[in-house]
Amino acid sequence: MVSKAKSAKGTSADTRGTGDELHQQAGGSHPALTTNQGVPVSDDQNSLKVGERGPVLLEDFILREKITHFDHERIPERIVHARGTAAHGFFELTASLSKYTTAKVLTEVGEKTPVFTRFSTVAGGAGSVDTPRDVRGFAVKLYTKEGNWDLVGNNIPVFFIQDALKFPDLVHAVKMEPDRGFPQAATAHDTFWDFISLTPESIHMIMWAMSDRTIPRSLRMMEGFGVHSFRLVNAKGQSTFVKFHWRPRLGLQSTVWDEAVKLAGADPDFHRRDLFEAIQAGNYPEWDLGVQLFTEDQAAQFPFDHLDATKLIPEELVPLKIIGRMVLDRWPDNFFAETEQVAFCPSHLVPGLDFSNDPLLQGRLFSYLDTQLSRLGSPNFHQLPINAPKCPFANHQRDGHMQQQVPKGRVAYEPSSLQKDAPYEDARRGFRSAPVEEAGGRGRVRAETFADHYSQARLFYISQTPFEQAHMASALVFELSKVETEHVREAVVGHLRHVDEDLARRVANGLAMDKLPAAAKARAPVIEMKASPALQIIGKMKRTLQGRVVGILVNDGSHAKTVAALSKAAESAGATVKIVAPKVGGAKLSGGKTLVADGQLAGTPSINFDAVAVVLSAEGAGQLGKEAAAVDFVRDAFGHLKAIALDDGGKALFDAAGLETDKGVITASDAAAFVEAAKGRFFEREAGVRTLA
Ligand code: HDE
Repeated sequence: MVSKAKSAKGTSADTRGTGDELHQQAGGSHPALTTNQGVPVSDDQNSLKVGERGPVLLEDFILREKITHFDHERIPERIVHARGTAAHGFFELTASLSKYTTAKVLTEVGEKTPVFTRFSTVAGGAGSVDTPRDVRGFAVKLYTKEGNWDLVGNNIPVFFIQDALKFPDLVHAVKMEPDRGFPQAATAHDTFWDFISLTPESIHMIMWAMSDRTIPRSLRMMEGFGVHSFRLVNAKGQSTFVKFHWRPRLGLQSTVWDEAVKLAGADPDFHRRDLFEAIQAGNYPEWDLGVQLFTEDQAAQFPFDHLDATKLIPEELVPLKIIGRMVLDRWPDNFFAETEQVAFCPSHLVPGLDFSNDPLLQGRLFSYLDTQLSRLGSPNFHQLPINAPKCPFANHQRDGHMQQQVPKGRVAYEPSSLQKDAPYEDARRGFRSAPVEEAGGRGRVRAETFADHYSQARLFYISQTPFEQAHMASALVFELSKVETEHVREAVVGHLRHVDEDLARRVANGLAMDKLPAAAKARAPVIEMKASPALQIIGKMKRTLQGRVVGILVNDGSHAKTVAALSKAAESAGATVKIVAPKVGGAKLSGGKTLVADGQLAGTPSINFDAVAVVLSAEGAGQLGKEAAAVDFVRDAFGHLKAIALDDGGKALFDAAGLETDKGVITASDAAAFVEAAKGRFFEREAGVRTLA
């Protein structure tokens, strides 16, 4: 319908009010909106027209500038690790590595180095969900005094492949299939498992991928690993190998698969929101940095090759030495400018560090710089605020797209004598590669020491608790059940036979195979190793409510004192408490006061919480017993192995859900017992709630 608003004599006049009116509504004290050339804009509501009903004039440079800029808002998303979230913080060194390295960031105890850390999923696009079964990227940019050091790792200490040449194949296999454009962010499809079945070196990583490591509860509860061996180099040029590990102070915690799947629907931003809320609340997540140090001679004794990224070094063999901590304490101001534009490159190293010959790492050293050129479109991407070193930097590289510096003087080369302040090489402080001797014939070869594909896969499997083993077997059954091609399913089980016969049997049984498929051909014998409990999740979970979230479901008439006591007890133990009610405005509790809700029941299922309490009036329980969202609230909390506190009304809802109490179900009047129970999960309950392989 044509607006009958008052005529527009040069100023805004439409049904939404004049520009001045909108300005007054918004507070009236805003700075003037301008074009990108600094010209103040008088009307940001209407394009320039002839008459009230158009046409619009091409000369409207304000419209054209705004729309053109909008059209160019997106940059190519990362080909892998597209979906991510990040935070600022610092790294503080607590133990010096001065014997091994000259790097100041690793020798100046107490020094706080600013960091920017980005967590990501690998397979999905930027708009995919936070909780698919997937490896998580764990990339840390340390702005050291000697330049930027990017430790671009994952939350798993090994990788799928041994040689960078196979990376595009791996990624093409896992991403959406090219003809149909799905599935998004999932390994559970034919092309991925086809590639895996023909790539036995991936089986160790597959064991990790099928464990609950790939369905973390929170980014704050994940480990991080540099994966490859690097070198530390001291003043004498001697080098020591090093593996880097980040260890979360909150301990490890994962979801169960059913929970991860439901989270994808309930809150696609679950991990992002969790990190945001923790930082906003001042609950800054923290990780210890640990190193495993070893010499070339020690490495020669390992029953595997440490240059093979499909292998880890058990902590029993080379213990972890904690040397510092990372705290993430500041949320970025702008997602695009920081999280999206941050450009990590494993080739960003500082003096005192060096690379190893790991062929996967060597390929990465090329790939990331190249990808940044493509994503950010300019060799000057290092000048973006998030990427720029925080120490002085200068050289003779010039010009290029989006040069933002204005270099002075006539010298843009080296050596030079015309300009005293022209940057010059610095033999004393400059980066030096470790003087390592290399020899050998040229050839497209794979070392014989890389041939053992199953021993560490087996080590990982036998190191898990029975609960975790059951999750792994079930994950394999789930994934392979989505694979339509029978010979691919069989080939994968054929590999599992080298990992563990019982695992292979469980998976074969879960797929209803008549008999066990033939074992794959192994290129090296499987070495039996001693279990390494450090590889578990359950063994590394902390019995704590620190950093966790408790949800309390209430309704009109809920007993106010019980709700208050549960909240207080949970909060004193370090948890965040969130109130869930049928209406977001809250519920009128027994004393008559309204308790405002943090979430409305239909949109806030118990999946959001680590433990729940249900405190309901008899009438409320009756109503909610008919409500699927309420019944699912308790049924899911129970099925996801969480502690549940119930008063009489809560118990009525629990009964309506057809559940039976166990030791994880606590009387709501005993807040202390609830808090104690809420610190863990009840894995023993699992056999009663789902069929595991
Ligand atoms: Fe990456 N990887 N990768 N990767 N990777 C990228 O760089 C690549 C590998 C990792 O939050 C890309 O900026 C190759 C291992 C993380 O921005 C790209 C190979 C590990 C991130 C790339 C690997 C990683 C990336 C895509 C095999 C764990 C996200 C966009 C040789 C140690 C960083 C980008 C962020 C991102 C290439 C293998 C971790 C294409 C060629 C092993 C955490 O350059």
